[in-house]
Amino acid sequence: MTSPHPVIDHPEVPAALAEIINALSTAAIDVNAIIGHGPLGQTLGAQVGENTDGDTQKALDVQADEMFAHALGQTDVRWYASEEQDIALELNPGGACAVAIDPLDGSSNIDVNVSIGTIFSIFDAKDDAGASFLRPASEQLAGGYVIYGPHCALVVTFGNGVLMFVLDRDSGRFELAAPELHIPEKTSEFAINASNRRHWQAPVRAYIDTCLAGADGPRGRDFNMRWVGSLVAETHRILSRGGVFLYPGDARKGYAQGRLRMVYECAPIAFLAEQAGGLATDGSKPIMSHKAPDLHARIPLVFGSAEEVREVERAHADDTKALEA
Ligand code: AFP
Repeated sequence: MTSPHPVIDHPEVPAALAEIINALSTAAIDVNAIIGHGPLGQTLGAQVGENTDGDTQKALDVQADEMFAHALGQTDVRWYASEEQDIALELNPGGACAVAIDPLDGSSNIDVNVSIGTIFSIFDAKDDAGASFLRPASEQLAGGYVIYGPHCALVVTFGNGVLMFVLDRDSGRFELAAPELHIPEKTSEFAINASNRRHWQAPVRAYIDTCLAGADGPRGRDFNMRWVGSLVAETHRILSRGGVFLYPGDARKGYAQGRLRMVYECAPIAFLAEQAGGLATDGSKPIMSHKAPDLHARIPLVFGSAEEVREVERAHADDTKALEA
């Protein structure tokens, strides 16, 4: 287990949240160590069940959830909402905060050694779990993720810019590596699962087709595409060099609102994107203005470089006008 001494200590981390951020970081160091053993360790990618909506649960999904819940149980957290738990757990009745978490996002990549991560959001705790989490994303106190990649990084915002800490494997502590990540306004790189093209709604197809038309089309320049299948890996790339990510709703059964969850995936990622100078919408409206109807509600997500997010918004507006004509 990781030592009880603080593994992250920086004046930009608000004192009221320092204990929670340290607990999340301490558990993340242990999750990172387990992932780092790969196939030499336990079988991490074995399917062990299904979660709330029937998504497959891998062994490490369940183990990571237990590790984060245990670590946060020692802090000022009252409510713990997780992708791996049907309902929010009450950890400490006197706690002042509520944490929503995807303990291990991208778990279909565990067995192929691709970067995966933990995504989290922190709110002030209300007397009721629902009131703590089913509220405008703009009320978040913090949003962030840990990426378990070639290096382990914690990227977090408290509403005053985006900080990146990297795990120093020698000291076992997270050290500040970047005081302010920024998403460039312009990009020529989009991320979408293009295998779903036939299921997309017209505005998404129209936008992606203009990107694919490249220099021969209305955009007048060529675009590149990335799709890792790990939201945290895509987010880290976009925060590092720009880009636009789309997981839209589509015509597949169960995908009308896309695949990603509002409370513990889209809201924290949107908080980070906006704090880094980018944008995040459901295709038309800011994610930060949305509040989830239920804990595991899904919502379409478009985020990244502002110019491209606006292009997607325009495609949706043009489609609406055409339908109303
Ligand atoms: P898993 O956790 O099941 O691997 O899903 C990962 C994810 O929620 C998100 O991290 C990816 O961006 C997205 O799903 C990939 O979805 P597709 O498999 O439909 O491309």
